[in-house]
Amino acid sequence: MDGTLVEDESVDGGDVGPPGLRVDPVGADGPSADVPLVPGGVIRHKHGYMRRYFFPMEPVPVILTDTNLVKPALSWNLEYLEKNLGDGDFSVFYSKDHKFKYYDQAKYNDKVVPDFTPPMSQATMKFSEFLVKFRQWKHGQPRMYLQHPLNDSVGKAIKDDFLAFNWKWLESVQKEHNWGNLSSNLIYIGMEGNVTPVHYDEQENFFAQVEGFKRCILFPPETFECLYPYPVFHPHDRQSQVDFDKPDFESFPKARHLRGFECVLEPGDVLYIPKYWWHHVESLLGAGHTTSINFWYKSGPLTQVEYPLKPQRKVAMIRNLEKVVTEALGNPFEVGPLFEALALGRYIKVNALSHSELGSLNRYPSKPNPQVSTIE
Ligand SMILES: O=C(O)CCC(=O)C(=O)O
Repeated sequence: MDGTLVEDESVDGGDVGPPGLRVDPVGADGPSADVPLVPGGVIRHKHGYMRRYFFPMEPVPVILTDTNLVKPALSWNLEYLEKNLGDGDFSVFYSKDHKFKYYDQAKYNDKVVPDFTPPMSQATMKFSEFLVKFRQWKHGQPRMYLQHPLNDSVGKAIKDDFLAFNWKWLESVQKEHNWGNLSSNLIYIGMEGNVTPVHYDEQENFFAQVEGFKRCILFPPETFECLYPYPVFHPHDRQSQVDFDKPDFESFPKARHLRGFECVLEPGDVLYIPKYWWHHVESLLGAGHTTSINFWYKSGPLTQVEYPLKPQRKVAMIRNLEKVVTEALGNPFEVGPLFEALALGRYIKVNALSHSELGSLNRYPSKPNPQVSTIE
């Protein structure tokens, strides 16, 4: 694919408006009336518009264009899916704005995270019902995003297409890199402008674009400290606390150092998203709905540890430490103070941190001490 972006042709979307508020065309290069008012403005791309963020970008060096991984799915337009996807139940997320920030229901514990409000709601429906709502959707209504594993409930034509994916190529990559088993294939059907905010997964991912255009912004695992992930016990575990639309640099000062790697995927393109790599995924504005399929692979067995440790191994280590300490303390609010006592003045110079960074080390200084017996 040609990932060339039209540089410096930003169009100021003006102030943040109520969801769904539209702008009138703002000149020949401006967004059409179909593009809603966007905080920070938009950047023109040959297929649509992309949101403008506060950090610089470089192109992703490799996008796989010749894998034929999901070639049979390139005919999966909505009409085809309507006919052939079967009468199973599908998970559909609703969000009041463009962001679909994942949360783990199993970690939703109102004693531990009392002020947590799920940012989106989830419904289960037949595909035909989803399509009626999807097609009738109007600006200002909650946005929709279907995200569901491809499973046995699909009809014969989809099953045949699925079996004709390029499994041979996948298996060769899996073998070569000693990956574990394929864990799932999610199908994503979303509205133009939908955003999956920046997060990382603990699995290898081949992300295949089927219909429409998706912008993916990647950050390497060593960006961990600039993206301030939520604690592991939090429902937003693996998600960044930095809101790309309204970054709070006071609380998250290192976010100023972010530098993304971006690409726009077209139908047939495949992006490899290695485990622990942060990714933000955005359906281009003004470019129609999008359909994608991912291929999540578990890690293979641990082979020899190489030093210096790779950044992804350090992230895995941080997660394990956090889990062990949280479990041992029985109270997540004690985790910050414990690590602070361990490191500050001993491994970290106190005067090397600014006042606001010191404050953010101990995120829960004044919270009560809920009796939490087990943390998942
Ligand atoms: O396509 C999307 O919106 C999100 C995809 C994603 O985050 C993933 O496959 O890991």
